[in-house]
Amino acid sequence: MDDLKNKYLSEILSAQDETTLEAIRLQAVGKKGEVALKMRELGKMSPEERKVAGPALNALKDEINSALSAKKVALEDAALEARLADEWLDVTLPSRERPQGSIHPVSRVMEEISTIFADLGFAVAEGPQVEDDWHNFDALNIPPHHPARQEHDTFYMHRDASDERPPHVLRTHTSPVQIRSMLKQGAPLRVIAPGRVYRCDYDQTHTPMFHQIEGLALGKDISMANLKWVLEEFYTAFFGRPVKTRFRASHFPFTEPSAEVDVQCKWENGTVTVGEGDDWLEVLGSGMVHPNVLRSGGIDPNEYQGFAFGMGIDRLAMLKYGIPDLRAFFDSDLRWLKHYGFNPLVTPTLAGGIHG
Ligand code: 2NM
Repeated sequence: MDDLKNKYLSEILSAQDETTLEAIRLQAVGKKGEVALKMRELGKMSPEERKVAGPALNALKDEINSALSAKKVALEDAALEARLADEWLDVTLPSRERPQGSIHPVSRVMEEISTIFADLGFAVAEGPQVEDDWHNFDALNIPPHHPARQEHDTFYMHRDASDERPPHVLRTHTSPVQIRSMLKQGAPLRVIAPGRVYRCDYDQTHTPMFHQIEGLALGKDISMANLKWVLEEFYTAFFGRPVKTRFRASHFPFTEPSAEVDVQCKWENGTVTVGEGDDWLEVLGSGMVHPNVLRSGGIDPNEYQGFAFGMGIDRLAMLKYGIPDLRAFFDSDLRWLKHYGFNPLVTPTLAGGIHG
């Protein structure tokens, strides 16, 4: 009997987990355990023997049970202690470094331009980059056989061969946004549309994706004179000094008459400065919105008229911030971004107001 007791008590004492403890319990005091077997033998004993062995077995059972529950409590305590030690956190440690990102020059310049035009009363509109050919071409008075529609200028989203519907395109300008604005808001209207546009073109000065801002102002008597004032106001605010502009007659399907706009500039050992000198740099296309385009936008050309313009943002960013290579713009090179990027916590403002 003492052998049994010593064996189980020492097994219980050295058990390392509750699973082991439960196995010991079953083997010792379970229904078919060793103590139960011994109890069954009581029947074969003489009354005298039974008088001694019976209480002894009961005492043994009690002793094993209380050793088991004591050990169970000890194991639970130890597990809690281990967890507390393991999950300990030093809240006084310095935090991990999180390098700050920067604002891409194109994003920065889009913000600057939007801010300037907002101050001139223009709302900002956005639209889809995947367009149907009606919004991208037909509505803008670009006929079906115009060269701009050719496969090598425009990215077409091809459908299944069995699909008869005309394909969608990646928008080649943000003009479809202007069409959507006209249809949604009607005239009078002042809106700019900044965003990504796409053309099949890749060389020193062209990337297949680039950024554009187009502007549109419609009213009863808006003219090219208003356009010229708005643009000079814009370039002066953008470059931070008075900038002269020059209009040259041009042609676009969506405007009549049309003009290309140059800004005054100076070339000096390979770099160009805007707002000085007596050279000219082409920066923008513009004109009076074609009556057909107004009609596409649901506007009566006998009642309303207005100007529109479009400019590339990427080259404007290169000009203002002295960035030499266009293609590096979209390489996502972190060193380039750190060098040419802007602090995200400083937002562009109109330095001293738009009137200087
Ligand atoms: C340009 C040049 C001239 C233009 C036209 C329109 C619209 F949709 F209102 F008719 N938006 N932008 C436009 C006019 C764009 O980019 C060189």
